[in-house]
Amino acid sequence: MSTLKIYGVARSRAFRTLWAAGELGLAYEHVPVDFAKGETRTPRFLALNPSGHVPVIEEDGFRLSESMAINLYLAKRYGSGGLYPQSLEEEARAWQWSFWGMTEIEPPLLSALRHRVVLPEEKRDPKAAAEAEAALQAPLKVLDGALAGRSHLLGDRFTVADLNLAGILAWARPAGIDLAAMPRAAAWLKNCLERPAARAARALQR
Ligand SMILES: N[C@@H](CCC(=O)N[C@@H](CS)C(=O)NCC(=O)O)C(=O)O
Repeated sequence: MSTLKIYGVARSRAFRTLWAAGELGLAYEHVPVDFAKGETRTPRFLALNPSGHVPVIEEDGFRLSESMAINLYLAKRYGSGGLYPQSLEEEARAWQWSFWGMTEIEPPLLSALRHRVVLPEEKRDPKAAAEAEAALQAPLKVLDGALAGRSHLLGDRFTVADLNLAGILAWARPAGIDLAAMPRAAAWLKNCLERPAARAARALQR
């Protein structure tokens, strides 16, 4: 029997993969490699992922990095009928939202998070945080518009497209991003993050 290994502490982007594994009901071994302790830069870890980043998964000698790619792979491999889209077009939409999240949402969101929470107080720049929040308004409006008349990104059911994008936007609350002007996006995000598997992955952060 193969064992899926998930590398990365839950308060890293590995949260996204721990959430996916929970949605899929997968048995896995969690290896809580902690970036904050420099554990992503040891020769041993760099042999797993030369980029020095978590998450990484390993299964039967197959190794994969990049949170979005990992989740798409796991959902396609194990999400029979549910989490992974059924048609080629829906599959492409899941890729679209995943790439969109990483390029349009993650950079400004991470900047806001860094300047409001992550960096030591003396290094935080409120202006940079405000600029990042301002830069998020346009893509968040796009998301809000995409959710008109549908409860989820691909229609009426939760898929890996929702998981990947909500996994990125999970930083919105700690980063102090106000979603009041985007009620559909706010409701969708709340709904996604309250799923039992998301809550279980969040519990690993404590
Ligand atoms: N694009 C990558 C980014 C991964 C990444 O930057 N992970 C951070 C933790 S959230 C990390 O491992 N940082 C440690 C380091 O760079 O040494 C993904 O989505 O998986």
